Amino acid sequence: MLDYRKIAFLKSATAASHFPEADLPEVAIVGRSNVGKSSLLNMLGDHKGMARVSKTPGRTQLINFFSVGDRARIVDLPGYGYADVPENIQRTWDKMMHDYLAGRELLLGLLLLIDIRRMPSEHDQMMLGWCLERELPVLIVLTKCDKVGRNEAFNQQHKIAKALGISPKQVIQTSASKKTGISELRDSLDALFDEYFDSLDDSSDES
Ligand SMILES: Nc1nc2c(ncn2[C@@H]2O[C@H](COP(=O)(O)OP(=O)(O)OP(=O)(O)O)[C@@H](O)[C@H]2O)c(=O)[nH]1
Ligand SMILES: [Mg+2]
Repeated sequence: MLDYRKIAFLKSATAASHFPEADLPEVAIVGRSNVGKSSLLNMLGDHKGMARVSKTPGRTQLINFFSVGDRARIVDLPGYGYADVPENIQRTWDKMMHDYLAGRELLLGLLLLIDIRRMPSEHDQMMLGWCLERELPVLIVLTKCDKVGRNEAFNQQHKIAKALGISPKQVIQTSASKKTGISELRDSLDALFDEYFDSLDDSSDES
């Protein structure tokens, strides 16, 4: 089990040459701009202001690497899907995401964030499709659940899961403002990381 309170900012990068060496397992956070990626990271780490929360959507146009002690990393990817992106910025974004998602050897899985009030976008569907194709585990994290009542949250969880063609059990509800869903989030991350750490133990047993 990892101590997520030990999350600390490591570095930002825009190109593969600036990524930290791929020597530790990573889980990345993706989702449309403004969905609450940075806020979720701050909630997970339990320190406000570590990952910068945007006042205007689309501010985080960088890949931000965070370390979890000396054992793992969590990566905050730049948001997608906000309106009126200049073409050159869109191209930089495409290249940056491709460099990261296609090339990162120890990427164990993705947290795909979706605002509980919205149905998944085409872009969300693409991200999920890409994960399935690459057989990369993906957890759907619904954000801003404080914005809806309990019944609506339940209904949305089922509707969103259905739209994505997955089980509602693969979807968790969170709120960074109310700090809910933290333990589910940590459990899901631990499941990904522990599987990797266990596989390391197994291979060292054999040698
Ligand atoms: N009510 C509510 N607001 C939230 C929650 N999470 C994030 N927000 C707000 O949503 C806005 C965007 O949050 P960010 O965490 O910056 O979103 P992001 O996905 O990192 O955005 P980009 O980096 O621009 O892609 C901010 O105004 C947050 O305060 C939540 O759980 N509940
Ligand atoms: Mg952000």
